[in-house]
Amino acid sequence: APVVRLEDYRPTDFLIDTVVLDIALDATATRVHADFSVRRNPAGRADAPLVLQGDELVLLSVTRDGVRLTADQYQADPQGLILPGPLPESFSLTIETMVNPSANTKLMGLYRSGGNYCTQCEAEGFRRITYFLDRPDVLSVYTTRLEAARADAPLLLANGNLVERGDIPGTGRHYAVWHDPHPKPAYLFALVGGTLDTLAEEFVTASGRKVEIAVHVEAGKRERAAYALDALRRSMRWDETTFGREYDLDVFNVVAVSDFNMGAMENKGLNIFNDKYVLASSDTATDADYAGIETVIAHEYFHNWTGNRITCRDWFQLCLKEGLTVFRDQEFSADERSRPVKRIADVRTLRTQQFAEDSGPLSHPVRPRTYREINNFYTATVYEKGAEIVRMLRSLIGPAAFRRGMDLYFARCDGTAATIEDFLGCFAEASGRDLGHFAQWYEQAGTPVVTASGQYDAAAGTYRLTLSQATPPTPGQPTKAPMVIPIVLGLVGASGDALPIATTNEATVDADGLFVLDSANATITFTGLTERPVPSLLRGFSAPVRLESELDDDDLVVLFRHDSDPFNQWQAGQTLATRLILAAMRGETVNTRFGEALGHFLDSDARNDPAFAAQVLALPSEADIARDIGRDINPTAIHNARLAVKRALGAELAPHLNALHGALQSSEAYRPDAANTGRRALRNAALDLLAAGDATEGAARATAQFDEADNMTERLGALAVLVLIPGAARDHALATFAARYGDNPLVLDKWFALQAGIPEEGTLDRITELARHPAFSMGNPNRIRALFGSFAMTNATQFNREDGRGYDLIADTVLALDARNPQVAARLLTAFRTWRVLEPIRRGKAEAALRRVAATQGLSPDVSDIAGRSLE
Ligand code: B3K
Ligand code: ZN
Repeated sequence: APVVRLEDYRPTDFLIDTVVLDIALDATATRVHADFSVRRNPAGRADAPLVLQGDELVLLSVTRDGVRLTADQYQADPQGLILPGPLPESFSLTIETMVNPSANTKLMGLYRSGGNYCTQCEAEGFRRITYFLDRPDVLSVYTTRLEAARADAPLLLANGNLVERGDIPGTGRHYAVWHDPHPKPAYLFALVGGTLDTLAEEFVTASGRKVEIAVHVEAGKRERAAYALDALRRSMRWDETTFGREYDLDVFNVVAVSDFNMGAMENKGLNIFNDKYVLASSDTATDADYAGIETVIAHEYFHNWTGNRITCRDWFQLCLKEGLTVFRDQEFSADERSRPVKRIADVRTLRTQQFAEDSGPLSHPVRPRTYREINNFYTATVYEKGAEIVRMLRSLIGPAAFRRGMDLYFARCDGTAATIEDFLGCFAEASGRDLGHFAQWYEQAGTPVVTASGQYDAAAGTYRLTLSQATPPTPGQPTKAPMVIPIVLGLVGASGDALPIATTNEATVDADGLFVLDSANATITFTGLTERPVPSLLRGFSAPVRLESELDDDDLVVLFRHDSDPFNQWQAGQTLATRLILAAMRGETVNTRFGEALGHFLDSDARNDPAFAAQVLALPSEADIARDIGRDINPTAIHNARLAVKRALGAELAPHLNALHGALQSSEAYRPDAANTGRRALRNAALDLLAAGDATEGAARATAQFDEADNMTERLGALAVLVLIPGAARDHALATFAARYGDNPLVLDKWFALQAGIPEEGTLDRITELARHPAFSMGNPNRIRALFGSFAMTNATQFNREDGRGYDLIADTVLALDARNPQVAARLLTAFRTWRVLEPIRRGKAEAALRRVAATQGLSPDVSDIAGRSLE
């Protein structure tokens, strides 16, 4: 595939103002009749031909201004259609194509899922339905007429409002006409046809407009749609209250399908979801699933303003909608649940996903400058780091100016395809600040490392804090400039008091403790101190950086016990745990007093905020430790050291953990609210840790919890502990679980995933066997992610087996999947993204597997792009 460059952007030569589609749905031969009103773009070239994109299309006819064109009047193949001209200033164009939804295994364009019809058009799927100017800066008003056999598809949905529906007498067929008055790019087009159960209610907007909001699920699953509908209602209200954004159509439809390449899609007025992010009941979904549903429902709904009303000029601006919308959904969940716990969870994801991506060969700026396959840029960097940039912007200019900037953005850019410059311009104007240097965050890849060191002068009562920053080289960016890094800080005294923040006037720390590090080095002199302070830096994780500080273990214990910033309290615990694990790797036993502090915490604060306590109890992941070490990684050594520390802590804290596990049991009916979710999270975390310390007691408690649980959170929490303990209890629990949920694919995914994650030699063979299980299918993305994705992404010791068989399994799977579904195959291959930091033997095996993939003939652009960049 050719390289696409941001600097080559130019407007299209034509615009398409209206699109009228007439689509006769058929499982293998769907006929698409498309009428376009086309005109020359004043910003385009005067004599240019009309060049439309297609993908695997069968062309039936082309008609211009009512005259059917003969084959010599255009050039067409499955991948494109060109009208050479001469062409008038404006004209109507009718194109008839034929597509086969049943044969569409890529799940892009129009396809079948669970016997229904659905679409996925972002990024470039509309061209698999008809020839089009398939790019986000071409905005059109769509009218869609759908027709189908009533028995085959009683429900017919498209974007916008329903204008008409009826039967076609004597044919058994019916039709529905939908009109979307809001101009939109083709990637937001959607249709659904099929047999679906609907759960609906009325929503009245702030200004009194009535909207029907509905969730449609596969037949028989309606009882599991209630939480999604509830989350939708809360999202709509929140966007009104928090950002003044109202919904703008008469209906808002959410459709859940079982075959979907990613989480969900924000099509205008017709969001289409992976049913994993819709379906929930206490018996089938964990608290984490409920939280995921809330987040994704909110995310897709929020796109209605940040993504749909204001879309992207080109795909390089993807973070304009994605980073901003992730920021918005994170804020929503923070408001609905616990803000500090949400922040910790988000930072965990950022570090595991984005920091890992940013430290390896797939590192790229939040706004990339080139791509070969845009679908490979729906990444943690664009999404999660993109959200961090918006969060930093808010810290830098303050919440009031931030809100004014958002208002200005909505007012000024509504109805347009915008850029990052347009976005930042609104905040510069609203705040009166120059954001030129800040904009570097979009351009420069890599995770900045901030180093802090301090000196206390008792006689002068001063503390000199020196901060410096450096960003490591990334592909194509060997040297880096200093960034604008907001560092929120505080000073804590030995007994836990917050010390006053007064500085000499060279450095400004504002009343909220914000210091902006915008050069390579800076020194802050704090004055008026009567004791040596412990600095609490990067509070709330105020910037997506790695912080290296020289705090000793005693300082960290002070922060762990007393920091008024919950994030840094949690972080201090994580840092102490990391030190224990690193010491265990060196064969040392050290006493950081962490166990003691943790015991104290469990008996006091933990019970006040169980959700927070669960985060404290969860040790840093193996991936976190690997990133800390940075090179010559031996995942088995990390795993063993972490396990040793976990066992020691579990044994040391056994009395506290057993007490907690008992006390946190509840006989009340299941509710997925924040308080109960927190209680169950802590109960599961306590079980996990106590089982590490005492496998016999752990297995007994886990078996009891598994048998008694009346909800999936506790049942799965128990099973997750049991699968780590080989023996009859484990085999029995796995079999019981499979029998109970044999007809529920989403629950069986949890069963596949747990087994794929077992850190044992035998897991590889287990996976080969599970891939032959009747419930497994290489045609379903969720199944593939559950089995192979979990193995590659979460089972560090077995994916990185020294004999290389883990790499071979994933390479073989990627190759087997590529022809069928390149997007899912390419995503799986990104499991190799940290291969270069492995120790030499594993590095060699991983490289060989990657080279074998790269050298295979006929690869998709998706897989070839990932393989190629991984090896660069
Ligand atoms: N915008 C979609 C993602 C589309 C991915 C295309 N490969 C979902 C979301 O971010 O909301
Ligand atoms: Zn999104």
